[in-house]
Amino acid sequence: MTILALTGGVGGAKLCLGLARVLSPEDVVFVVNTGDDFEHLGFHISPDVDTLTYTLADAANPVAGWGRQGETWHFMEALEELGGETWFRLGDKDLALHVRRREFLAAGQSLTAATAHIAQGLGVRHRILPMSDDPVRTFVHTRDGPLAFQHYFVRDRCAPEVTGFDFHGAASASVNPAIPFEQVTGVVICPSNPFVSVDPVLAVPGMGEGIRRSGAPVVAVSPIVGGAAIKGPTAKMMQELGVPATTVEVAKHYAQRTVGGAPGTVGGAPLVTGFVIDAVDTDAEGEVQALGLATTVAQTVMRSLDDRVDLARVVLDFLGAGAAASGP
Ligand code: FO1
Repeated sequence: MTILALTGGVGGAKLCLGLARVLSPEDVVFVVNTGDDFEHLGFHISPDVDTLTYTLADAANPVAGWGRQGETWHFMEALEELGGETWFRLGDKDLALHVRRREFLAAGQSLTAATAHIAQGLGVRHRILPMSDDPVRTFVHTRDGPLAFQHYFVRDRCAPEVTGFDFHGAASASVNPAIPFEQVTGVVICPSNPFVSVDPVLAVPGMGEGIRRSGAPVVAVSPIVGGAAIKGPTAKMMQELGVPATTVEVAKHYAQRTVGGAPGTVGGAPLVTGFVIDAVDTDAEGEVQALGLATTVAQTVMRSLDDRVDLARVVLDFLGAGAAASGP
C-alpha cells in the first residue's frame, strides 16, 4: 500500500503530520508544491517543502505554522541595519537550512536530494518529494499585473485582488521521477489552497496521468469550512474570482479537473473521486454528490495532534472503503 499525499502550505502540512503518525515511511509519500519557491537573498527558498519538513520534525513554529519554533532573529536585525530586505523573515535556525540547501544545490544535487539530506538531519524518515526538480513558479494575476507568489502572499500580505494564476515553467517541468505511481493505492489532496497549493502540483505534466494510471481513488479534503478558509487567502481568492467561498465550490473546482482528454477539452476521466466535507457543511453533501464525487463527513478543522491523526484515519478509511471508487 502506498498513499500519495499532495500538499502545500500550513493547512496541508497539518494533515500530513496526521498521516505520518499513522503510516510508516514505506507506506506514504508526500508530494509538495514548489510553486511558492523563489530566489531571495542568494538562497533558493522553498516554503512549502520547509513547512512540511519542520512539521514532520515537530520543529515548526506552532503559531505561524511556517519557520521553526524557538527561533531568534539576529540575522534579520543585522540585515536590517545593513539595509537588506527583511520583509521575508528568515530566522537564525531557518537560515542554516537555507545555507545547507544552497550548498547541496551548488554541488549539483537536485531539490529532492537536498530536501532528503535536510529531512534526515532533522530526524524525518518520511519521504518528502518536491512535485518537480525543475523550476515552477506561481504568479498571481492582479489588476495591476502579475505578482510573484511571495510578493503577493508576504510582501503585499495577500491584499491585491486576484484575477487568475499561472505557473511559469510548469509546461516544461518533469514530474519528480521518485514518485512511485505504480505502487500508489490511494491519493489524498490535503486541505491546502486549491489554486496556489494544489493546482501547481497537478499542473506538472505527468502528475495527473501518473495518478490516473495507478487506478487509485483520489480524495480531496475541503480547505473551506462554513464559508471560510481555516488559514490563508483561499476564501478571499474565491470571492475575487467571483465564486462563493463554499465547500461546494471547492468540490466543483476539483470535480472539473479531468485527465487524459486532449488538452483544453473536457474529455478524459475525472481525477478526483471523493471529497471530505467538514461536519459544519453536512447540508452541502447532496450537492457535492451530485457532482459525481463520493463524500464523507469529518472534523476537518485540526487544532490538536489528535485532530490531525483522527482526520488522517477518516481519509484512509474513506480511501480503503473504495468509497471513492477509481471509476471506469
Ligand atoms: N510567511 C509570512 O507571512 N511572512 C514571512 O515572513 C514568511 C517567511 C517565511 C520564511 C521561510 C518559509 O519557509 C516560509 C515563510 N513564510 C512566511 C510562509 C510562506 O510564505 C507560506 O507558508 C507559503 O509560501 C504559502 O503557504
